[in-house]
Amino acid sequence: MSVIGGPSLPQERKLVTSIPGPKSQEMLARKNSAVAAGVGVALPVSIVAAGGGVLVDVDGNSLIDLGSGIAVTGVGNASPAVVAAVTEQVQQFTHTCFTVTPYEGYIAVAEKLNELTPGDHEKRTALFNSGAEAVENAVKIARHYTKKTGVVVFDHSYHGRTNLTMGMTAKNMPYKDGFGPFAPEVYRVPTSYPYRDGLSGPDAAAITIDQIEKQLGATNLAAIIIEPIQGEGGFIAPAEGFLPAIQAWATANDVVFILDEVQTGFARTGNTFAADFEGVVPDLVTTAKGIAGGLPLSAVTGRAAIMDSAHSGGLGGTYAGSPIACAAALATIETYEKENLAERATEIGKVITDFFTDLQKTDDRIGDIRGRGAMMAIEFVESGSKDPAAALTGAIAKQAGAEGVVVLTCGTYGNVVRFLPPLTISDELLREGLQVVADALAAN
Ligand code: PLZ
Repeated sequence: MSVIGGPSLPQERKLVTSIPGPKSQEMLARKNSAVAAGVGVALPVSIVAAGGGVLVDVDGNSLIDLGSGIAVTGVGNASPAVVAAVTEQVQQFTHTCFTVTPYEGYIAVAEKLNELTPGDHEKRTALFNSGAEAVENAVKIARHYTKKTGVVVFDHSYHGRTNLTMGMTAKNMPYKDGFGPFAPEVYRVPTSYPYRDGLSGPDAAAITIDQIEKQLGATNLAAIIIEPIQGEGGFIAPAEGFLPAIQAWATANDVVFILDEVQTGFARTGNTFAADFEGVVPDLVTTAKGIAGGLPLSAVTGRAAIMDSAHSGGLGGTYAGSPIACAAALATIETYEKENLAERATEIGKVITDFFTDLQKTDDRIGDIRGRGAMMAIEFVESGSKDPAAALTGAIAKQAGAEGVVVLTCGTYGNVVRFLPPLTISDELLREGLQVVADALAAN
């Protein structure tokens, strides 16, 4: 089967078999006997092409993509600019290892991130491969700079699957169960969860700060790290004023304030970074996912004095800042800017919000509609209560998948359906996808 990917793919939902189709099922059987069981899949269709707002599987089904490979393909899948940049780069050279013999692409990405990330202070950037690796390095740098060891993380947080970042992640199943022991000196404190705690941002921050002071005190604390909107934890956006209050406390106490913008970054929320909404300026920021149109790249960007604290040779990695990923990142970032995709994210957010606000009037199982831009979620609850409706949530995602719409779930209680469409999706396709989710809700 020859299918050309990218935005030239027909932008339609088209099912020619049941999902998963026979060829996907064959692939799943091969997967089960070749790939470790721990590597699960949300929807067992085998993809052969993707672009715009669709994923095409090996059986010829065209599915609506409301997940972007977990907030990665903001510029779309197989974006022409990314394909061209990567193609040109692989023809020049594929690898040298930047810390052996450097190249311009890495430096250009660092310059761009220094310019785009919140704050106009002098900055430095170091590049890595994955979000977890960026978080690990942000902690490493903060400890080196402060000569302190403690790290504060939050309820409902997600930071990755390596040993340190597993320990920093809140939820046990599936991320941590049986995989310990975890790295020491990680302390968990309450976050702001307006739907469930009903607190103002400053009030929630006062409770959090009290916990930090009681549990370890500023003298032992190297860094506080938080996602500006918690992703895997349920798209929890803290109440206004929470982030600025935590940041102010960190700054007053010589604690490095780190924002994990791995999921929220790069136009996804309707701003270049989610921190921009409240004018929060982190000391360090971690980025990945949407940075390079699907190629593996991540970064730590922050205050020059902190970033430059680590000695030469203290940071790096064989593939960190691969020339191919850097070429993709430069093309990706240019595409966000040229196509004004942050504005598009805001429009997408409005379509999703309006759609479910309407539905909520007649279905009180839609407990909360929240998020920003093209990072929106619905928290489902049992009718007449705020009890998490995890089984309903799973059933909705499953039915939507069977109907050709890829949606992801999340949340500490497993009761959140999240929407992370590519910013290149059409309104028509988006609405069709939402209607399939609404139909699945009505049927369950
Ligand atoms: N920080 C805020 O959202 C990755 C997890 C997918 P990596 N989230 C998706 C899964 O089930 O493995 C994430 C994140 C935030 C860090 C990470 C980690 O990024 O690129 O997956 O390592």
